[in-house]
Amino acid sequence: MATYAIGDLQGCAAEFDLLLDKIGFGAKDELWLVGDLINRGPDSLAVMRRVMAMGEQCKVVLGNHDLHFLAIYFGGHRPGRSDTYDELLSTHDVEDVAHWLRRCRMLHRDAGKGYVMTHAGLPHIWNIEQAEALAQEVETVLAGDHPQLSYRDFFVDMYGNKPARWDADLAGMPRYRSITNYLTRMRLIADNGTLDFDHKGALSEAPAGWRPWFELVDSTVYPEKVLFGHWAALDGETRNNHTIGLDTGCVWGRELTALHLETGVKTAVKALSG
Ligand SMILES: [Mn+2]
Repeated sequence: MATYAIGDLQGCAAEFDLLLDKIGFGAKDELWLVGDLINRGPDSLAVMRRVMAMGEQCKVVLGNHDLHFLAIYFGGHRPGRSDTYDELLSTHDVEDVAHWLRRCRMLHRDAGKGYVMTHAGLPHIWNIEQAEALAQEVETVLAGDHPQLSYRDFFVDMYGNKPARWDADLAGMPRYRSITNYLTRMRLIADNGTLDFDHKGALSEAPAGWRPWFELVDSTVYPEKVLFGHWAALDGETRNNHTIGLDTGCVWGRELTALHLETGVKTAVKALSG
């Protein structure tokens, strides 16, 4: 049995099929997906069909584009001009897809395999036990198991850049929004844990005073290697061995990448369009 992690699919269903073929993915293998399964690319519905059919064989964490879809479907938000959710939103069983997605995880950890995965990464201001517990707080809301806050209300109020800095005393929506932002939108961070929400480009163009979150994270902060996607401009390059970026920009015409967790070997396929 092998375990593979694949980067941001963003509706690239054809490349997903090609990559699974190329790695010889089999019925006994396990697949980890770093989130952003949908949006921007051409075949979000096809990706959802494939992933949902894999059941427990596939471990999915939610990305900002997956949450955006849920915020449209459950929270009454409108798609933006570059969103490509139309086919998904108009399919006959969109309700089943949406309910399936909201039951996905925010963080997946397998200490035995030596990896933890979230969409955007993990900040240096937490440790692994905190990160797991905080991710679980949001998962509880999304699953509809929170005693005071419904998942619909969460999606209505999910958006916002505030609070920009984690504080353990945060409560209610500001707390869940903050956790969600760290786990699904983080790129640059200040030493005190404040998040920047503007810079999406290359590291060489990062504004002064900010650092990529992964420069502040090592095995003393998080014992397992941290798998993430979300930051296509990095092209997978973190310049350390403890954090592994898997978004290699398939939806932008570059590549879709799979990591074999047991060997550390990466396999990629080129984007079919772009
Ligand atoms: Mn993302």
